[in-house]
Amino acid sequence: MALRPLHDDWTLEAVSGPVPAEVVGRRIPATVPGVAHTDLLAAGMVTDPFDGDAEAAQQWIGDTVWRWRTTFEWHDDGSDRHDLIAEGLDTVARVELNGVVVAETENQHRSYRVDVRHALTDGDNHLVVTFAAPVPEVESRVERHGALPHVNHHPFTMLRKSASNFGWDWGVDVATSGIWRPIGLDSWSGVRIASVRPLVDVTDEGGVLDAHVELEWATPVAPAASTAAAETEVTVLVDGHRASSAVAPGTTQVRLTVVVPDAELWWPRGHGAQPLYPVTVTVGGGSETEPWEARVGFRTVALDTAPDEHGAPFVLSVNGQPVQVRGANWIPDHAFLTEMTPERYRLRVADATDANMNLLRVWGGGVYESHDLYDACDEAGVLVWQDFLFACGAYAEEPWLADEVEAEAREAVTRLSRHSSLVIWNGNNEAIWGYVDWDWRRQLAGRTWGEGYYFDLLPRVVAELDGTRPYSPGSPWSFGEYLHPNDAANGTMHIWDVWNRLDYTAYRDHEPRFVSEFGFQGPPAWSTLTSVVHDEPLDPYGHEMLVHQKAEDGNLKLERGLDGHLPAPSTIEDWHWATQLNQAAAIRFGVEHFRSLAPRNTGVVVWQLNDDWPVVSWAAVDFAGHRKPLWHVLRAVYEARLATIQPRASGLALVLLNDTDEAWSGTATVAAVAFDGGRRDEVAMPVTVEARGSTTVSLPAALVDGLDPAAELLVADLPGFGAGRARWDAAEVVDQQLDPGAVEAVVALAETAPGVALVTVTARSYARDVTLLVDRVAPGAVVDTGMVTLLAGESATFRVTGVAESDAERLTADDVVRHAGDLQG
Ligand code: BMA
Repeated sequence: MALRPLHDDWTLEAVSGPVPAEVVGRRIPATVPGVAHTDLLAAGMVTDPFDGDAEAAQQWIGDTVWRWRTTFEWHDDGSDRHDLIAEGLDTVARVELNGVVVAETENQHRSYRVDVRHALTDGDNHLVVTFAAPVPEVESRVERHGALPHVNHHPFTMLRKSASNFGWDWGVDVATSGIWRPIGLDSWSGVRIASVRPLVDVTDEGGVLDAHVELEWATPVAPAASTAAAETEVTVLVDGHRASSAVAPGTTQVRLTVVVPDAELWWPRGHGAQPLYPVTVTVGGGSETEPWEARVGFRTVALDTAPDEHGAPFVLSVNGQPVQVRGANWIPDHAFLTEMTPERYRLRVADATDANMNLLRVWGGGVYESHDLYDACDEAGVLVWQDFLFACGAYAEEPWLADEVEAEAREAVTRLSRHSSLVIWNGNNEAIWGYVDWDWRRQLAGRTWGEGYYFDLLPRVVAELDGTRPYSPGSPWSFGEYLHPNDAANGTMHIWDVWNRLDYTAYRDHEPRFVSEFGFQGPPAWSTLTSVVHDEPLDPYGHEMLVHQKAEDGNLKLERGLDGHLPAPSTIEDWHWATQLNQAAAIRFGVEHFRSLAPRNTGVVVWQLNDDWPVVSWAAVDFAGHRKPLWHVLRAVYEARLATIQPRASGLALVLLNDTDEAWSGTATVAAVAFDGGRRDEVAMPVTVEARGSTTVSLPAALVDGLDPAAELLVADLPGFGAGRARWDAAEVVDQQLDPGAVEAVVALAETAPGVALVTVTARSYARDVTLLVDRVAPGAVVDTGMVTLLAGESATFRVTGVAESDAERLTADDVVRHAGDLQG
């Protein structure tokens, strides 16, 4: 009785398609799990798909039918059942064992288990998996079923496969094929645990674990081998507490409840700790079958959308405590998902927690992620909002797709139910909005588009399998049938008018209850960009650069976004810095405004945390893991305690947001500060802000009115409250008399920490957004902070790792130490 991985000795071959001569007829060594692209790369048959303009040259891979083969030895060990398990096949696959077709599949988002005893032979067994070419497959489905509206170039909604795998407005088009999750043979007898849904609740008695256990019974090979008459015992063990039940053979559903009287609650970060309790489910005496093991956290979740005086709120509560959400949207972190590792997931979650985020939204154009992501979130107290996998397109509701959708949803809800971090299921990304606003109705002419999934099937599946978690039909959604789905006053909102059409100050024209997407583009780190873009000279409109800028009119929008804020850049280095800086400035502007609307606003989820290849995008962290200036700004504006100066009807006001359990009282010292350091009209204002509360205090009109926008700013110092300072720039960088040479940098090697360089930057005059582009010195260099604003006379020390001692001096060079004012030079 054993689960045996079948990951060895695989080869890959092209069966048909526009295959280059050197690949025709070749048996290529294959890594399983893996995809064709990465095997071809490892075999030296293609160049790096992310490099230069390789993307176009490698389109043939997605147009090709690929076949994987392996041979494995097998001898009958007397087990009743011998199941082939495929945890993930990407996507339309025919699985043959010794020439017998044992499975035909068409859903990347499902796993498969089939009894293959009838096809196994003693000795060598030949396993062959053939994948239909994904791009022709979706195109042929369009022929068969009729075209449906969708964004981007390929009709991704035709197939249950990650939408963005076909290319996205930040994503490389690498339609993959492959055995993308583990595959193996499970030989077993008697009974096995098919699935467990360990649903949690918290009552007066303590933590309650409701384990919904599904059993599968082997079909005995011979009746004599069956242990038919005997009852068997199913046991659930949680932290020393146990429940068991004797079940008769053939029983498939068992529900066991365990109370853990002294269970400590699991909280989102910023609200408490994340205790996780091990859960073990066994059947039989414990040794006959594989136990099921996981960890759970005890907590309750609720979503409140009941109308109030403004409209419909969107309040996520954990253990009865409303959570002010500060998060980011998560996309697949690698275009080749099989390259993901537990470490890479952990790095990304650390990018979120280091930036003071408390939620990640797993976006519907990707995949139901590996447990690795949710495990890391369980441990860190990062809430997960999980989209069902529908994005920006119309999806047919006829059985050819609907059957797959239901099976996939049931499996996903079951598989992910163990994760305390997962707090909400969401029907789709922008699919309802698309129907209402993007002219789909005319194109659909009455055909189905997914409504039945979002309003009937998916909520039914969630309610049936996991009534502990709330469900939202879509993002955005207004929680009212006759409301516009993207209405600010109701539910969730995606704010894209800014990036697409408007200056970023227009964020202030929106008062969203919960903004689940808004974003602004910027390039990746210089080293990331230049590792794949080799245009000579480097230019935003260079051929390879445009391969790595997927957004519609992306470069024009980047340039337009600078207007009125920053001087037009004259070199590519300045373009890179200015557009990175502007991305960060735009999102800072948006987040400070949205957060200042609390408690009317209860959530800010920026688009997007990460990238799936090196690209100009909305991401805060680039594909190589470099934290962009945006990331440093997010860390600042996502602090639990934030002070910001905002315009209000009565003039400027200091707004304090306190998302902690402790009230705060202190003094805000507000003054007009000249760029050269002079201070005037200083006022001391006592301020108090409640725990989990906010306070708005008007600033004296005289202080504001007398300000010279070109040479002065308003500064409110609040020692001990968050970062301790709020600023108000009365003019944009382009209209301020900033000194391009405002800063002086010196580097020292840290005496106590080998390999660490300390760069101290001192401002001779006001220096906005001082940032060290350390990867220009060494691609692997990392700096601990960025986007630091200094008043005249102030200094900050940046800690840099990954730079050789001999290169340390370079860290003070002008192209490394940047600030907003240097764009005027
Ligand atoms: C939203 C997302 C994605 C897209 C992003 C940027 O619509 O849901 O579809 O990548 O905007 O355009």
